[in-house]
Amino acid sequence: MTIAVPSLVTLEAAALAALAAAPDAAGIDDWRAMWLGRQDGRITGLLRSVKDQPAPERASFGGAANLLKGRVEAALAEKLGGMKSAALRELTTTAALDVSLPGRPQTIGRLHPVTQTLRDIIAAFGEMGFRVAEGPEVEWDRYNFDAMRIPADHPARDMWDTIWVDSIIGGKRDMLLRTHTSPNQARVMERQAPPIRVIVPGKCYRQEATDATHEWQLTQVEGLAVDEGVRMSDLKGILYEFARRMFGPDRKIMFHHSYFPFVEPGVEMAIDWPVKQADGSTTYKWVEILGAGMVHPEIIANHGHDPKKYTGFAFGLGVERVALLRWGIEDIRHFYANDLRFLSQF
Ligand code: FA5
Repeated sequence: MTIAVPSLVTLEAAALAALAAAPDAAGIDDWRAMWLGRQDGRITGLLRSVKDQPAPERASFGGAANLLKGRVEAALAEKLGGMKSAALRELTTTAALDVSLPGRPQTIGRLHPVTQTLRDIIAAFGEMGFRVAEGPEVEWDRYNFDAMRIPADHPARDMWDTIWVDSIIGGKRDMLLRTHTSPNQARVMERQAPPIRVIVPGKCYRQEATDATHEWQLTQVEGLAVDEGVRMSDLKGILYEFARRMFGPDRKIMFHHSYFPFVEPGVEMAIDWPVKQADGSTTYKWVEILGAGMVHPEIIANHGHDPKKYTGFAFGLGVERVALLRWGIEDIRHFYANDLRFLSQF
C-alpha cells in the first residue's frame, strides 16, 4: 500500500479532530485504541506500511509518518494535561477538601524562661571561674539544717518550714525536700579541699503561702568559694559583676545586712523591680534575689578544713526572682501555671 502525502495530511487532521472531540478519559482511551493501538491503530498501521513503499519514496514517507505520529502524541499529552488541571480546578471548587488551605504549622518548643535564666546564670558564673556541682533534692535533715548550724530547736527552722518525707529514724523525722541549696556547702567541703569555687543549681521546696514573689517550689543557685584570703569584698565584687552581666549596668542594686546561721556576717542583695501598672505607669520596688555572707568558721572546721588558714563566702540566689526582674513580670506564680500564652512570650 502506498499513501500519498495529501492523505497523510487528511489522516492527521482526522486524528486531531477525533482527539478534540473526545469528551472524557474513557473517550480518550477509545481514541488511543483507534489511532495508536498496537494492533489496529491507524497511525500504527501507517508506520507499519513504510516498508511497503517504493524504495525511492520510503525514506521521505517514513520521516513524514514519524513526524505525524510525534505531533499527534504531543496533542494527546496536551489534552491530558488540560483535563488534569480542569479536574483539579473542579475538585478545589466543589470538593469538601480545600486543597488550597495551608497545612497545620508544626509548633516548635522552646526552653522555659526559668531554664533560660538558669543557663544564663550558670554561664555568667562559669566565666568567673565557678564550676557546677550537684546535690540531692531529697535531703537529710542533718545536711539541710544541722550542718548549717540550725539544730532541731533553733528558731531559724521556722523560716524554712518544709515538706517532710515519710521516713523516721530513732523516733525523728530525718528526710525532707530540701529548703535551700546551702546543704551543698557541706557536701562539697566534705569531698574537696580548698581552693573551692563551685555553684550548685537545683530545685528547693518550702511550705509557705504563695504571693507575687513567693512560690512553694523554687530554683536556687548556691555559690561557694573557699580559699586562703577570701574576703567579703571578693563576695561583693563577684555579686556586682553577676548583676551587671544579668541586668545591665543601669539597674539599681541594694546590699544590706541580714541574718543566716551559717554565715557571719550575712547580707541580702535586692534589685529594683519595675512593674507596669494598668494606667500605663511603672512602679519600682526592691526585690531580694539572694542571701549571702562569709561562711561560718565552724562549718569550715566541721567539714575537715582549717578555718585559720581558709576563709570562704557563700550565696544562695533565687532563679525565678532573677527571671521576674529581668523581664519585668508582675507575678512569680505565672512561671509554673503552665499557661502557654505566658510561656511562649520568652
Ligand atoms: C536561703 O535560702 C539561704 N540558704 C541563702 C544563703 C546561702 C544565705 C548562702 C547565705 C549564704 P532565703 O530563704 O532568703 O535564703 O532564699 C534565698 C533566695 O531564694 C531569696 O533571695 C529568693 O531569691 C529565693 N527565694 C526564697 N524563697 C522563695 C520563694 N518562696 N519563692 C521564690 N523564691 C524564693
